[in-house]
Amino acid sequence: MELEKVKKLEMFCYQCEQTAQGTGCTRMGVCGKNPEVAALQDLLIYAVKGFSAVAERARGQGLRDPEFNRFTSEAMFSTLTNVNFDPERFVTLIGEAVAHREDLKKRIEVKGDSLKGFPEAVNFVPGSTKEELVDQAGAHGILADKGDDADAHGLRWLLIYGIKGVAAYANHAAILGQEDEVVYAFLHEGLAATLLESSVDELLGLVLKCGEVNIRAMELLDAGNTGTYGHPVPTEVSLGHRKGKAILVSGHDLKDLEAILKQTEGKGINVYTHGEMLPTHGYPELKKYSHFYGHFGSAWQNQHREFPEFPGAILMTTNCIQRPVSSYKDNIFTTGRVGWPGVQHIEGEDFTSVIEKALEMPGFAEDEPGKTVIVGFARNTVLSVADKVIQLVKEGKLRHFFLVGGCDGAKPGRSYYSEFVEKVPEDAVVLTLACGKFRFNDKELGDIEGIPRLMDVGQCNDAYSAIQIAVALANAFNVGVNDLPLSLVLSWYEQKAVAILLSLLHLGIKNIRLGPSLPAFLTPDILNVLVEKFDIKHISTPDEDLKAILN
Ligand code: SF4
Ligand code: SF3
Repeated sequence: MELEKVKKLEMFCYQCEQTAQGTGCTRMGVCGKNPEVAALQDLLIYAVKGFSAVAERARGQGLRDPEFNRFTSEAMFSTLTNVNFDPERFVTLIGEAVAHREDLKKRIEVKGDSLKGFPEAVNFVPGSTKEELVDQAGAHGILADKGDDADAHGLRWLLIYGIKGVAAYANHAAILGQEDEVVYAFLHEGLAATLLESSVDELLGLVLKCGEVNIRAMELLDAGNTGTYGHPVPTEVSLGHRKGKAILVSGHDLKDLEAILKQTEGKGINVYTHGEMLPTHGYPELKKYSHFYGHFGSAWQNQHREFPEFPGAILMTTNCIQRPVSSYKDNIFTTGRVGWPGVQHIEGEDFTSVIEKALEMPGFAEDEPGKTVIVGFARNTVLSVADKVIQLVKEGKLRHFFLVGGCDGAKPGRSYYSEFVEKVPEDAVVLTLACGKFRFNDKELGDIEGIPRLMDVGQCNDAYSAIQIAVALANAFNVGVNDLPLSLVLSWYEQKAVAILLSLLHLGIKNIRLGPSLPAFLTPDILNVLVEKFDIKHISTPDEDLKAILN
């Protein structure tokens, strides 16, 4: 698209599954992202690309800076769908990206490297006001670098979205003390590469490398989670509540949850999980707190219906936040990368204001035990019964494994996943993970000789665990993962899911069924490549897909 036409669009974003009309949000994000925030996110990405080009050169000269590495993951994570909607935070991040870049430039110029021939992003000078920054963004948004090659453009943005996912995992892992230079080196390499004219083949190589590096980032996060909190164990979680004051913790960050649990000890407050925090009940070092009681609500898109019903304080530790409505705007807080203008943001881990708010609020008036669900079927638990599973497969009693996992969202087409799980035959097992599970995780599917037919592996952040289960089963049967009686039926929404998909492609995993719709940033030609190389399929109907898989 010509730059003048691009400038006339109020915004353009097509990074997530709910993008308007399946093509792009151009007036206002379906997620609630307004044109101002979209512009500032575009400009931040441009600034981080310029910084990355310099950081890559600096790394080549042996110059490494842990602070700048972390900054890269934090900045990219901030632009992931449903993380940060606060324009002021992006103004700060843009300034930091440019300041870090200039700092690095000085340090490498000292070594005689003049950065001649580098893309102009390495010299980008930001405006001094928010309005000037928004104005500058018009020349650096998603459509501004479209050029003539639509496939290369789509791949560049696939790479950037995959990098956002890697950045999110790397940031989660770093918070728990797990970092690897290899991951940061790729963030810089990949982002710097998007400033250059690259061929479709070069870009395909980079997106698969993104998937490879993402496995390392997820491995670090797995080490951080299990090293700090132990391996999850099967745990029954109440969907009801206890009489008394209450705090609800949402998002994916275990360290924030631990801090809340520690800081509320002995204060008469019960702590509940929301959304992707559900699996945290299975971690020994978290479940030991007696006031860590149960789970409230379902997936992220139901916040407007569910949060007004919660009679306590709510803390969003990561995505997915929706625009808070007036009925709970005063009792919701953000921390870490999350932000919403006008919502109290907590830097660091002092949650005093959350606790004070919970003590002011009424809390639950009565005990209500409610239904329960079971969590804790991460790799350690599942692989501890691997012998039994293998025996059942050999005896023909367990015919097939389905991994039905991924994000939830508001689209009606997502009922496919609950219907699919309901229709899975009785001699098959369903593994699940991420927030899409809330459509079916309370279904009672029973067991096959003691092996549960529905097992919750964890958050989207635990995709590494699911991959390890598949690899271990393949090793036990002495076959490749593609030869296992295993089918992946995935739902995507945001960019961590994009990174996971790239990891599965890097591992050569075929026949993935993906929905509810396909990414808008993939051109028909690129989709054809994925179909030809990896047999990726768009979901059809549960009946048709089950028939095709089981035949
Ligand atoms: Fe639209 Fe998704 Fe971008 Fe939000 S993140 S503006 S919903 S494409
Ligand atoms: Fe969900 Fe936002 Fe992706 Fe963690 S909470 S899976 S969408």
